[in-house]
Amino acid sequence: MASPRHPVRSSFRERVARTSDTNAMPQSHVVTISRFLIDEQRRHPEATGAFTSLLHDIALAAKIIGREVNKAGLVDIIGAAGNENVHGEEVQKLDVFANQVMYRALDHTGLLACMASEENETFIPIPEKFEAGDYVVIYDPLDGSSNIDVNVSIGTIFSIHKKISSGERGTLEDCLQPGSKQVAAGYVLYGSSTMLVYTSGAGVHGFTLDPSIGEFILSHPLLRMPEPPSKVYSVNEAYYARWSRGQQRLVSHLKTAGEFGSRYIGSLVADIHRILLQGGLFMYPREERNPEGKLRLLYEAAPMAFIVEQAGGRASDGRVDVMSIQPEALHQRIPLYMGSREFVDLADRMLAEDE
Ligand code: FDP
Repeated sequence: MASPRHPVRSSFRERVARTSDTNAMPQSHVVTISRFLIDEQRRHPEATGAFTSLLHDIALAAKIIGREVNKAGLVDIIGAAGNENVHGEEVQKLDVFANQVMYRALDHTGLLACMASEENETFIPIPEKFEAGDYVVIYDPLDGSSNIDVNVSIGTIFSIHKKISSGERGTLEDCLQPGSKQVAAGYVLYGSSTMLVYTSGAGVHGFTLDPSIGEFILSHPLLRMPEPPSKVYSVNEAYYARWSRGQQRLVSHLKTAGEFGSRYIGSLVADIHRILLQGGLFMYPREERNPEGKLRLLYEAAPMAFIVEQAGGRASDGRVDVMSIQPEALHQRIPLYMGSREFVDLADRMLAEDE
């Protein structure tokens, strides 16, 4: 199951062994996400099960979205829905579908105070007819959507916060919390296989969907970024002329003195997934047409930053850690530098020359 690059730590081995003993079953190394989450919950006697249940619901939504993504080339689902999202980008049918699936998987659970989606302008209250709970889920239902109709990997990103406002139901304030307050974050990669990767602050765990049984199976327990990392950078270099001097110098340095290679998919989840497994540096800098950067703090940067940090990496906006940034608006954008710690540190140092 685990590759030599991601050795299984003893705690995980012990858990598998314990589970097998308890059930007096033959030793099995197949751990489904349900089994894993229940096992994790048992290790926290104070847990109510709400969090476990939320992750189950998100995993179910991921399977439904993944099923549609996989057949997108076969049915007439590809194509613009004829309107634009709040960022002025063309909304595609699969985005709309994924947004609805996430909403419907979560609205009636009684676990959420409110939600926010990258596809919705304002935060999403829980309908009065349903009970409200203590958690807040923020999601980007289908990230990298310009890759849908060319059959390239795309993803869903989510983060979970605890409600901080005092009323029974959630408010905007509950959504505008810094990344450091996330209780969990994850992504689903719809690639050559579908993977769900998440952290709740105790390491990063990856699960691969076995389509024959419809289950996410633990494939990457306690995932750590490799040391030393691959020397690979990931950036849309077509914007070079619109970058700051510091950013231009950084990329020139990586190419020459750093002897880096380059890989850019243009789908955040896929680019970061590769960097998690192999190491490297992802950059989406500020540039003349996007002076604040392009990627969204709440829907993209903060959840991915939590995962990367938990895997031993770092995420910065070129000045400060992404996790420390207090959001001021739901759809706030930031420049993003993410990946192996030493490379993100280097980016910060070279960008400081711009100041
Ligand atoms: P997309 O526009 O295809 O939805 O923020 C969305 C995103 O993709 C990211 O997934 C990706 O990293 C980035 O934008 C790609 O932007 P560029 O096309 O400007 O490189």
